[in-house]
Amino acid sequence: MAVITPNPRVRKTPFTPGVEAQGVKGYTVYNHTLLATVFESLQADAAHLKKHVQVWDVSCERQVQIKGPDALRLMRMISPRDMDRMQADQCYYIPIVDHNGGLLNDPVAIKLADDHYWLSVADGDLWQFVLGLVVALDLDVEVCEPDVSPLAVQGPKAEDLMARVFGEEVRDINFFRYKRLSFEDTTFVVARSGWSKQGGFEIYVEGADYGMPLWDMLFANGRDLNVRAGCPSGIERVESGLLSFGSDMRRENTPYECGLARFCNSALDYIGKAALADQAENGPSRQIRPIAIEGEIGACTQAWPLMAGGRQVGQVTSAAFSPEFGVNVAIGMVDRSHWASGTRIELITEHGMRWAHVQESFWR
Ligand code: THG
Repeated sequence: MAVITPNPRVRKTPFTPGVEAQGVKGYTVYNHTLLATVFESLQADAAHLKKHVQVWDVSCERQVQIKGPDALRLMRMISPRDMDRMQADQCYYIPIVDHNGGLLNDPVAIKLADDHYWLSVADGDLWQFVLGLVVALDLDVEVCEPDVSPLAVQGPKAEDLMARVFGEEVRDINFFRYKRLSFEDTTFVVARSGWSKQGGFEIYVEGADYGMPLWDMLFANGRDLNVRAGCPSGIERVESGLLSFGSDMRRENTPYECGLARFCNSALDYIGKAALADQAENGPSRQIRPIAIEGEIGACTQAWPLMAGGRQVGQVTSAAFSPEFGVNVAIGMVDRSHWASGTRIELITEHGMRWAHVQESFWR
């Protein structure tokens, strides 16, 4: 494929000079913003992530700010997840659905105060849905996209690097909790979270001017930890079963189909709850499954059909060879008739038929 032509619609980030200086080899566009996809190679980047520490420019995870007296009322309406016990230092992964139960996004919600939340959104203009509700229901909340650029620090040595830059307090941050920690003359939300299962943190950098000073500080302090620039790993995240909205799931899917039932525990009458009642009770008729694929495969750049007896029984939407597990790991949506672990299904790729095997669980 040719290059992505830059223009003002495709936003750069406060860290783009650092990403470029570290030799980024590929970008995608996510929330109208550049997101790196590869530095050395997909396999080398994944191996490094599992051994050392990486700094990821994930500014493309934009924040939808919900602030004002009706903030909790609005959050209860748009969230299938029970918001009432959420603490003011907590992050929640929340699927968001439309009135038919179709997925609109799967943000990480951050509670900053009783009347103040951020939704750290996946690819899609979720703010338009939120603003539509605010206008239609005349809610007293402000909806905007603040100047916040998340920077992820991921990998087994992430905690040591973060402690050097933000102090020993980072070690006391529990999973999906955050602390406000000092940097220069300001403070940032620092959460233990991130789109890998190698451990790590996300720093919500408020104010673009702090971007490169923080980036440089992390690299200056991480030399002996072998710190590198990185990006979400297409290998590691499939091994880990982290789903990508827009690729693995979209508006034609429900959270139940995506295996996200544990995040749908609200007893309130949220938008889409009635439409999801049947799946909440009886389960979905297709579901996301971990899949191993035999033979050589290329990158999955469009859904690959899963076929049985000349009939489509699902599709694979993410796949990569895993050097760690010695197999092609993949994520697919599979009909109930074929989703049992051990089932062998024909997978149609542009390079020919490959045997796909439904797995019991993701690789980590
Ligand atoms: N961090 C932040 N914003 C984001 C992402 C992120 N926005 C876009 C995208 N990623 C949202 N998608 C996910 C998907 C999975 C997780 C986080 C964001 C995740 N899931 C864990 C799991 O499934 O094991 C834990 C979920 C939980 O227990 O609450 O971390 O990465 N800021």
